[in-house]
Amino acid sequence: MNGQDILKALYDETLVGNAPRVLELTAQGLESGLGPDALLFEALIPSLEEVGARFERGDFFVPEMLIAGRAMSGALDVLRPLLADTGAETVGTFLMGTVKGDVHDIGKNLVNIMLEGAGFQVIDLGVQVSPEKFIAAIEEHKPDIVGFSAFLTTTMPMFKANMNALEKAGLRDKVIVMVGGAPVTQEYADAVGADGYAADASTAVRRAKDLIARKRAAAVPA
Ligand code: B1M
Repeated sequence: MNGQDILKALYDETLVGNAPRVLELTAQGLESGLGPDALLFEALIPSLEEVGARFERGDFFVPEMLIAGRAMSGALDVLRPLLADTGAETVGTFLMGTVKGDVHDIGKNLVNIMLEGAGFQVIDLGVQVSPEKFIAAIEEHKPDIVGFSAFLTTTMPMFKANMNALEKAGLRDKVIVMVGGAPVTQEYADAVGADGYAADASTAVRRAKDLIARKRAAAVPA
């Protein structure tokens, strides 16, 4: 199989959630010289987008989404060290979690991988993270940035609940807040009072670096 055949097969097998075959094709793609980013952006992510489109049309149901998601996660485990291994120095600490009520984590994990690759120390609180758990972790780890991920229109309001919890705990001006996830927009991020938003993982890295640089520059006395 040439590179294009491997990408096509990887797309198809992710779509039907054939996890063992997805792992084989990921390994085969790397051996054939395809980069981890090509496997990710030209096969795995487009395939999950198609899964979502089929779910919306009623052609796929939750089990199909679940097995496709698992197949993608298996491939991400293989790609993680390759995407993250850039030898960059630590540029800041990023505390990340998917908000309460939401179990989606593939997108969040991908952002984490890219952040690690760019030199961030990432503390991942996992999924279904309550405002109380975010607050306790911010107090413990004192991150530069806290990131809230939400993937459902019904869980996006947890951003505001988290912001209120930050205010109440007296932590709002001590930490930069970033938000993201499939249904989130810049307008929504502005409406909840977040400092930053990004639509995808690589933009999230650029935005995070930029926000930290600005905060550090503002802290330096003139
Ligand atoms: Co669900 N799901 N799901 N799902 N699922 C979506 C999100 C949906 C869009 C599908 C659809 O209808 N087209 C839809 C949400 C509709 C909406 O609210 N607008 C949906 C639904 C409805 C549901 C359930 C309610 C279904 C049901 O039970 N009836 C249910 C909810 C469960 C819950 O959370 N309480 C549910 C369940 C699931 C599974 C468990 C089966 C599985 C999750 C597996 C897992 O994550 N471990 C699943 C999956 C796989 C999907 C789709 C198909 C794929 C999500 C994904 O991984 N995308 C998804 C459809 C879709 O998105 N196309 C869908 C790939 C990923 C790389 O992209 O997640 O967007 P994304 O992440 C991006 C950016 O958002 C950004 O960077 C990432 C990388 O580029 N980003 C950030 C993410 N976090 C960021 C944080 C940042 C900055 C950027 O700063 C902090």
